[in-house]
Order: sequence, then structure tokens, then C-alpha cells
Amino acid sequence: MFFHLNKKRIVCIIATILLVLYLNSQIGFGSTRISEYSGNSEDYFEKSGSFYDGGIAKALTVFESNLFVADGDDGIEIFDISLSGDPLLISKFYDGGKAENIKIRGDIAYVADGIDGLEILNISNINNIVEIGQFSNGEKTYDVEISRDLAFISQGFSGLRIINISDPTNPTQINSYMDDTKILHARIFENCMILSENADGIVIIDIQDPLNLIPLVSFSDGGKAKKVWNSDKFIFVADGKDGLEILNRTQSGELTKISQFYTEFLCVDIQVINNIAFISEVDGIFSALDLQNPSYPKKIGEYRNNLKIKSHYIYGDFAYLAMKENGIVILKVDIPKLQARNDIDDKIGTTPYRKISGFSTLSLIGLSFVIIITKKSHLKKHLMCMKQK
Ligand SMILES: [Ca+2]
Ligand SMILES: [Ca+2]
Ligand SMILES: [Ca+2]
Repeated sequence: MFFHLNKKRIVCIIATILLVLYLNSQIGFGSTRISEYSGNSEDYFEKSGSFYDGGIAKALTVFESNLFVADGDDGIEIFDISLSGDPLLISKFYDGGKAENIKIRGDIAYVADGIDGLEILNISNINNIVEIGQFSNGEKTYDVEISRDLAFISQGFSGLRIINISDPTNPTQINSYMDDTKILHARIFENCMILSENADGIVIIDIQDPLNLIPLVSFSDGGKAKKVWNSDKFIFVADGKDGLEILNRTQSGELTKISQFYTEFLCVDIQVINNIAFISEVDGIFSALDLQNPSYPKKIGEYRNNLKIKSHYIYGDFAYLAMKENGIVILKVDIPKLQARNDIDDKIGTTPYRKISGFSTLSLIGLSFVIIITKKSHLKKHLMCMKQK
């Protein structure tokens, strides 16, 4: 040993280690940092309405002045949202299955309907919704994305199916993609598709030629990819316990993670609007993050209600939340005020949630302290030896 351990030094070292461990438990070292966000939810999100009549609200979308909700065992519910206050239920459609997601194109609604597969509904007369086509292969369907004459349906371990919908009365599978992972969600951007593969992260596929799908790149580093979003430069992953991850797609097409925002609960949904990321956490937190510096996302506003959130959809000045067993909640979102808050924060500087992985800064400070103590005692001993000489 290069120094002598006397009682005093041992006590000093133990005290330092304990202090470092305590401070770590407060600030990081494998745990989520306590939020320093001190804003009031009412500052930016004002609850304007809600609705519940059974079912499991899983996904929603807005078309014209109507809100379409994929409501699990209740099928599809349509609300008039042109009036302020609670949404007005104006129509329903259910014929078995479990509505997981819905997309609207013109007069047609495409429903990912669980075991019922893909259902194609004519919604031109909202009071008399009629099923005009269905693709069913006995596999559970979780999500549907539409591009040109094609529907891309996510079927969990049964992969992604590409369905020709040019004749909506006769949807036909033309191709599929499978890679032994659970595909939950798909999002189209440019000529590509990003797949959320749950525990296996995300994969980007070139879909220019739907008959020849080319996997381009994938990214996975733990977590569970539930939903993805993209901007010109970045891909955002709602990654379960890993929170929100922001990936950069380099010139060569590689994906590199540039930042991570740890959430309190599982991060289940993401949508980006005007440099603000809106994220949902499963146990009732809906937040806005400033993305002006994507390497350092900052929380600038949040809404909490302690109910489960499955997904959200921002449209105009409103956020529509699918609250699973609790129906839907509508929030009025003050986006200009959130953006103004961005600018203020840039001046005063705030600290977001941040998980410090591995050895945190404090660990390093503590370690340096221990080294200095030991070095100092070694130095002292060395000087005393020199003196004696
Ligand atoms: Ca319902
Ligand atoms: Ca059905
Ligand atoms: Ca991850």
C-alpha cells in the first residue's frame, strides 16, 4: 500500500463515501432525478372537457371538426369537438374486435381492430358508418399507417403487413416484413417507415418499392419503443422506462443518440410541434419539452391527473388524451406561451429531469476527494522522509 491507513483516515474516507452515496441517491446514479420543474400545469394546459362511457381509449385522431377515438371493446366513437366544453358523442361503430388505432383519409376510416384485423369504414355519413372492406388474417392488429394506396398494419410478432387498398372493398396483402420482434407501431416519413419494435428498439425500412422492402438501419439500447416521431433531422422514440430518446440520422444513414430525457413513468407517446416535444407517461403525466437545443431537452410544462394515459394527439390549440379505462380528456394548450417560456428559460437556465448514468459527476468529485486525501497523506509522509534525510 502506498499510504498508511490510520483510524482518522479510515473514518474520513468512509464519511466521504457515505456522503457521495447519499448525494447520488438524491441526484442520480441509476435513479430518476427529482423534477426541478416548478411550473403550474394550468399555466399551459387547461382542461376543457372529458368523456367516458366504457371502453378502453387507445388512440385518437381529428378530422375536420370531429374527434375519432379507437376505444377498444367499444369500437370507434366519434365526437363533435366544434363546441367548447365536453365533447359531444355523435356516432359509434362496433362489430367485434378491439379498436387499437384509427387513421382517416377523406371519407374513409382505417381501423386497426385487434383480432378483426384492418377494417375499412365509409364515414361519409357520420350517422351511418358502414364497413366496406376488411383484411383479416387471424392476427392481432395494433396500428395502421396509410401511404398512397397502401395500408401498413403492425401485427406484433406477426410483423408488418402491406395491404393494397386501391380497391377499399377488397384489401389485399402484397408483402410483409418480419424480423422476430414485436412490431407495435409504424410511422411513414419520406420514402421510409420507422417501426417501433418494443424491446428491440426501432428499425427504418426503405418502402419506396413496397414489393422490395429494404431494412436500412436499426437502433436499440434497452427500453421499450412504443411510439416514434420524426423531424427533418431527428427521430424521437417514446422508449418506455428509457423515457424519450432523440436520435440523429447522420449523412451516412447511421442513427446516433444525441440525448435522452428520463421520465418518471413509462414514456408511451411522442409528438413534436414547433420545437416542442409533447410526451405522455403511462401514469398520468403529459408534458411539453423544449427542443430548441435537442441535445438538451428541457421540461417547460406538464399536466398531471394520476390516471393512465395510452396516447395523445395534438391538433390546433388542443391536446386530446386517450386515457385507457377513463375515456378521453381534452386540454387547451397554450403553445405560444410555451414557446415564450422557452425563451425565458434560455435566459435564466433551468435544469431538466436527467438521469446520470454510471459514475455521476458527484461520484467523480468524491473519488477525487478520496484520492486527494490519500495522496496528501502519502505526500506528507514523503516530505517527512525528506526532512529526516
Ligand atoms: Ca366508449
Ligand atoms: Ca370489428
Ligand atoms: Ca433506449
